[in-house]
Amino acid sequence: MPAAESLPAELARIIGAKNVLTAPEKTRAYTEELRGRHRSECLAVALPANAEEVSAVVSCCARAGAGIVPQGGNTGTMGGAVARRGQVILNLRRMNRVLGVDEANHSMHVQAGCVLADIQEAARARGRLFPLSLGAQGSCQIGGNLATNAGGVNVLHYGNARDLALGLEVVLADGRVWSGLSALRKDNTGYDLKNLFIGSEGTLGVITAAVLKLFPALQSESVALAGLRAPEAALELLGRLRAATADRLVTFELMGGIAVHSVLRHFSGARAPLAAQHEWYALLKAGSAAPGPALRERVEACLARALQDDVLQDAVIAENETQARELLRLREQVVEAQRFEGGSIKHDVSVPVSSVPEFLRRAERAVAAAMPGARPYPYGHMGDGNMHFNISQPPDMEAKAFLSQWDAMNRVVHEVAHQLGGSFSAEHGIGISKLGEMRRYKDPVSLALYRQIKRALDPGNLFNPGKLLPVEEGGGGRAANAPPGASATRGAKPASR
Ligand code: FAD
Ligand code: S2G
Ligand code: ZN
Repeated sequence: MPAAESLPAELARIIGAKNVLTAPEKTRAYTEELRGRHRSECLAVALPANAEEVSAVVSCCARAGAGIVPQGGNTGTMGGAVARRGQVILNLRRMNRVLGVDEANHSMHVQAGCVLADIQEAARARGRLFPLSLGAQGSCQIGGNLATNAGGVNVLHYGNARDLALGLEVVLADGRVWSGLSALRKDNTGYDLKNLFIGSEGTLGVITAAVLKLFPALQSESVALAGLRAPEAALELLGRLRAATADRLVTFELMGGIAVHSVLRHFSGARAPLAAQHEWYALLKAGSAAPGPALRERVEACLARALQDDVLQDAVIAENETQARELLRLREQVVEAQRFEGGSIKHDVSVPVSSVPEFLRRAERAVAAAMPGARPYPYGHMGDGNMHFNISQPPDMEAKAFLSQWDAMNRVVHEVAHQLGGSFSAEHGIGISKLGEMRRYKDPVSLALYRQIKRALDPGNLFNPGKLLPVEEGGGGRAANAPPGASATRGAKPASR
């Protein structure tokens, strides 16, 4: 059994010395954690070139008893790609080829290390659309998107990553390669194995390739921004637009005034989209594969009627591609602009779409009671019920003291979502950050089934130990995924910023 110290040399023999990184200045890009909430260090970063090399790396690490952290673009927000001392980060970035596009089947075969934006471009080049779209698309990989079942801004019409996959190839803990690269939309021959790995956050296997669904390219699009008084009005507008566009509404994002006004204050290039400021803003996009002005006319008529009915106070429809991009960019900048408001405690909750206004009202009240002066900074994918109800630091509070309340404030907001039948993690997953919430909110039967699946597929707890599944409290025998010498981790404490 190779000892951990000789593991990097063993790996170099398999994938080549230049594809095994150990020097801190080389591994730093892989061990940096986006939100600065978790420390990450590793024995090595391995960069395999294909599934066979992934398999050999997995078997080698298994023999050495070294845990493996599969990694894509390292844009995850829950610490899922964080490594511990002695573990190997297995990054798929070298496996970044589009292996085939079947236009008539509306499908595409890709390696897991393909960056999402490159996949979107490759589809566009063949007159097709791959609709998964999120702020990190310039660096996240499709393997990571599938492992986290990523959402983004087009879930309303096209679904999550899970809904966009036809088949997968996965390297298992014993080194076998499961080749489920089906291009079929129908195949009822056994369990749906691919859906076990989608959303498993690197704890059941390494996704090495996928067959993705494609859609007809959009030939007509209409992007608009509306100014509203309240989330209830946004809910009313959402329903009207879905009907008016014959359900071709692709994106419907809700943003609090604090978020949009922070962008306008801090980003020099950002222009006020409407004549006045508003409490709330809805950003919407409708799209159709049919060319022509019909779709835009429907959106325009719907907004005009909503204005007449006092559902909205103002609206602007993009006249061209540049204006559309400017409006859509506003939504992305809302994420970046949070830092100008001091420390930010993040949330990623979902409730039934019809409950979004009630959630926002209750959460606002609960946060004000728990931390007077805290400023809700809400934005998110209202079209699918997923809101990022983030909280900005009270002006009279130190960032460190504020961020030390991360778990307590999470609990306040997650309780509200829970009361409304919602989820404490809509799209970002669990990683390390939400292990405590898994223990609190997940029913015991679900947790027991997760552990049975983990034991069945990764009995040696090789893949991403300590992630997604909380260590069993007082449970019999070896916990399904306790990292060696683990203690019950209740979500890491946030580092001060
Ligand atoms: P990583 O961060 O590298 O890894 C994430 C998890 O997946 C880890 O647990 C890792 O072990 C596992 N993993 C990675 N690759 C593989 C593989 N090949 N096989 C098995 N497991 C693997 N997320 C959303 O859902 N919606 C959004 O709208 C959204 N917006 C974002 C905006 C910004 C600006 C940023 C920075 C992030 C955003 N995210 C969003 C979060 C993040 O981009 C997604 O979770 C994304 O899917 C992670 O992909 P990645 O390749 O970076 O994965
Ligand atoms: C979004 C981005 C992640 C974050 O913008 O939709 O998923 O940090 C979020 O909030
Ligand atoms: Zn999001």
